[in-house]
Amino acid sequence: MVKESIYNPEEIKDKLVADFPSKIARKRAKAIVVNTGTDETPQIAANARTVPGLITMRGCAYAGCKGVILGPTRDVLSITHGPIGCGFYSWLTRRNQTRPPKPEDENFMTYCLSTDMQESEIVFGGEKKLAQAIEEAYQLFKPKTIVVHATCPVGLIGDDIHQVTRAAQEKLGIKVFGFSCEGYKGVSQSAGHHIANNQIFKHMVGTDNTASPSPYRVNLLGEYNIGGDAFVIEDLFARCGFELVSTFCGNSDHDSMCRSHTAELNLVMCHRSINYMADMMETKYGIPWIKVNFIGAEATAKSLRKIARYFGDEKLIEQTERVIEEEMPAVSEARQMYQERCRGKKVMLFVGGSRAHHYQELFKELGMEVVAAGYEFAHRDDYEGRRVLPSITVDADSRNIEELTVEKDPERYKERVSPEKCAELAANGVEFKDYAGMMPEMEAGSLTIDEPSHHETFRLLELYKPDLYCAGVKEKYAVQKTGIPCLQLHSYDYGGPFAGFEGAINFYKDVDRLVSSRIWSYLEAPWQRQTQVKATYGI
Ligand code: CFM
Repeated sequence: MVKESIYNPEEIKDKLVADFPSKIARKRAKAIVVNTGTDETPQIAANARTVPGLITMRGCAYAGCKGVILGPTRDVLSITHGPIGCGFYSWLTRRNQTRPPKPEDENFMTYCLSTDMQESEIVFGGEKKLAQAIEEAYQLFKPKTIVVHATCPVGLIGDDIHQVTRAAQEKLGIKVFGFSCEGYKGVSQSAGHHIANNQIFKHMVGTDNTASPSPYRVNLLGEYNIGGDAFVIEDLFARCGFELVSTFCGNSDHDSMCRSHTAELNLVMCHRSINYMADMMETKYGIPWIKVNFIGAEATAKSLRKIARYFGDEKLIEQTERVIEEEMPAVSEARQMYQERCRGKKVMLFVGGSRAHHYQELFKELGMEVVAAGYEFAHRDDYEGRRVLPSITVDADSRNIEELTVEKDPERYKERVSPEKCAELAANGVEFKDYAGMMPEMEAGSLTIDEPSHHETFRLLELYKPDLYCAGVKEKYAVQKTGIPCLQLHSYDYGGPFAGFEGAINFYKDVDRLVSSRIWSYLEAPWQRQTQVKATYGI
């Protein structure tokens, strides 16, 4: 049992930073806040540079662009311009799945194309090699679109990838464009998301005006089909009667993204990675967006209802209710069974830029207590809600990333909802362009921690001794060596899907397996031994 005094969150906060030099301790203290359990959330320091010397969970801008946003689109051919390591380590490392409609349809996701820059290119320039690589890739695969991702050395030596891609486009007659997503472009992979959003918006969105005849056309933004989540959501949409035009970017394909501006509503799942696209599509085409969440059975039902209510068609609303009714009994049965063993167990989750919020829904459904949560690279609006957007100051790191000037499309802009309708829907729980953030939904006294270092992670484990820790593969085995199970919420280990109703059941099962296993009690944490804790973790 954990001693009561250990749960004083202010005290824990002090303990987390106590061993840092004072300047670092001050900086880290701003990134650790105690939740109030109300809408009055304290300010958190986020999207700031990692303190040199602290072991971070973060990735780079290239990873955010190539791996995250472009990764799951099966028929856009990606070439990494850079040394082979960047390409290799971004090759199939994310469990974003895809399902081409026919077996013979294009799927380039299993390939890893790189210009394999050598010393001679670093010294004399790599543009020629890039032009050759694009041509070779074209000859091999004849894709509709080739995209080029810049890595750190490309920016450092000044290769102009945009010039090379323009020339290739002219020569080959297909779409070729590049992303200036050099790893150092921002403080984390979040910069790469923004860069990717911009270029996809410029080069793909709105290039094909073919619209489906269904009046209930939606795009799903920020769903990446990890472990098959998008398959579950696609199935639910089809059963409810919503027509999915495009997903950015999970089980996605080039053509649907080009037609995405024909949708009537954008649904934002991962706010962090794709809010730029939602805002730009609204400005240019008039497509409103709402925040949805398909993680958690209750959250899924709520999101489906919101979509049906937006369109307002009685039959659609009825059909949506029917689908929820069909799904809920199995969920309730499973929940009851697993709650018995999971209720009251303590969990902490530190994941990316949106999952640390979404997955709290599932833990609530299991009756588990979230004692601490945080993100690797989120911004203040993901924590505190979009209401803080005007007060976020632009610094040297964010100024680095291009902000596109977007205007109303003179022909294709269409107002989807009148201001009166907008107010009416808002009164019914369908709020546009709004995300309240993670912190207001957390319990009073729980901690929110932005970008925890390894040192803080181990202090947290030692102080709270949670029953479950959720993070990624970089943390997993280090955490498990302390005798605490770790569930990977980036990749779902080998499991999933975790979205929708069936995903919730899968999740309950996996969590129960982890927290109810006795195997963890046989492991000894370093602090349970009397020797050398300080030397092991630098405490
Ligand atoms: Fe969005 Fe993601 Fe996430 Fe993300 Fe990611 Fe991911 Fe993630 Mo890993 S786009 S912010 S950059 S929900 S890869 S599918 S799991 S860190 S919380």
